[in-house]
Amino acid sequence: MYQQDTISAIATPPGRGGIGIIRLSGPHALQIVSDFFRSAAFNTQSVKTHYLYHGIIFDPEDGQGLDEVLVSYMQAPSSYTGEDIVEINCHGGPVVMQKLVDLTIKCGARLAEPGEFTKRAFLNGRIDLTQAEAVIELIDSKTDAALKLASCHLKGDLFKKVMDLKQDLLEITSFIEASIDFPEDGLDVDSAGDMEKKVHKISEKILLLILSFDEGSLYRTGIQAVIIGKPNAVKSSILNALLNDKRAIVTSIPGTTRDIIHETINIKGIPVKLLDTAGLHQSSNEIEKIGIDITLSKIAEADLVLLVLDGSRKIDNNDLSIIKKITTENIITVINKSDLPQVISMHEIKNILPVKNVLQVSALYQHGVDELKNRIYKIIRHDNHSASSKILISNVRHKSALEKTLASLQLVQAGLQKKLSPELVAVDLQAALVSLGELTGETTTEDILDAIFSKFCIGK
Ligand SMILES: Nc1nc2c(ncn2[C@@H]2O[C@H](COP(=O)(O)OP(=O)(O)O)[C@@H](O)[C@H]2O)c(=O)[nH]1
Ligand SMILES: [Mg+2]
Repeated sequence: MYQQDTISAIATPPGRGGIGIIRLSGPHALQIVSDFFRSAAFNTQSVKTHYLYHGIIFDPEDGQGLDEVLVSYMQAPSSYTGEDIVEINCHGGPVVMQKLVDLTIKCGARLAEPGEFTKRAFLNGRIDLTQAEAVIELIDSKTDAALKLASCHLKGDLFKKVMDLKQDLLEITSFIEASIDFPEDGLDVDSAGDMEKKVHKISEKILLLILSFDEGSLYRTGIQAVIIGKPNAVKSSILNALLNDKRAIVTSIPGTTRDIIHETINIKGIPVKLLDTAGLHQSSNEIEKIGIDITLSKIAEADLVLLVLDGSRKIDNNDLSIIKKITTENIITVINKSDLPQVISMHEIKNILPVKNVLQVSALYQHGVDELKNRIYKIIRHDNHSASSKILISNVRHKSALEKTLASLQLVQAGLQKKLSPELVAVDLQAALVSLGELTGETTTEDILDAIFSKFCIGK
């Protein structure tokens, strides 16, 4: 076992709820809880693993009962951390939960750091680093597709894939090393060619994983779409129509929206963060001016711009100056108020803005809103293939470890082509293995581990 001390934390979210869970992990977990838990069936000598005990928590100082709880014990190594774990299901009040954690500390536990339970699972070899990271990915999933991806990683699909690649590399390494050890056999032309082909095959597999990042991260982090237009262009109405909710205030008074309002919708599994903005125009109002500056910065960051025009009003200089501010090519022009007589034609728009994506909607009557969602989906999936069962990566850290591996393998290939001495080829192969090991955590440094686990919440 890696850790000697016992850690404790509230595992449920802060605030009040029906049930709260206090979790302890480490060699003294059972002993600590037995100091303040009384139950007819529970004693540390005969306690059963993975079994629920009903009883009372009492204050060891005055013997007074504090809460009626359920306690479970998960004996090492069959637990989340691979260590002895005890969980107390108490009532979910902040004071009672804090009191219980304080008791565990008084009786010998230490307050857990963020992610320390999962870190212990990793250090005890129960999961690899990609699985540990998948825990956070799963908790943070915003859509079903993101959840599916995270659970594949948690199951160890990515880990297995990386281990297969490692196995292939080890075979090549042992071959190269044999020719160092027995130089009389040498690395002949044929076998160097064979090895090169094998390295090429492995590189291709790694490249496919790297290329899957765009798709993977799309499902994980999604995109940001900013809704822009002049005041009263019906931007807020478009946000509300896409959300199917009255989220933003809609009025006929220009300049209603000043702060950025954002909400995330799920379009076929991709989280799309919509930003409703202040109408863009020359304003002398201090508050509105700040809103307009923020809008301009959001346009620069956006993955997608929804340019909103009022179809019942002529295009004016204000619309034209807004169009000039758009920096991305991912634009959908939304002509709203299709229920009113239209004075803007599709043709006119296409002359001003040379993009194909123009559609008419009526936010008021929800006409064309589904088509707008389809267009958003198409534009973001433009050069992505549909989600398949293949393994996707979605974590920048994984991507850069794979890129480093690939770079080393390219050196290996070049070395084999140039018939360099096997010692030199072996150095690059070793570097490739180290980079691959960073992904699974085999060769990850302590500060990288700290950075990963500090992103977790306490109690996870
Ligand atoms: N006729 C019609 N009016 C609409 C439609 N959508 C919004 N409006 C009206 O247009 C006005 C401005 O809308 P709003 O969304 O607040 O515009 P914003 O300033 O661009 O955010 C409001 O009075 C809405 O009721 C629509 O589809 N048809
Ligand atoms: Mg508005």
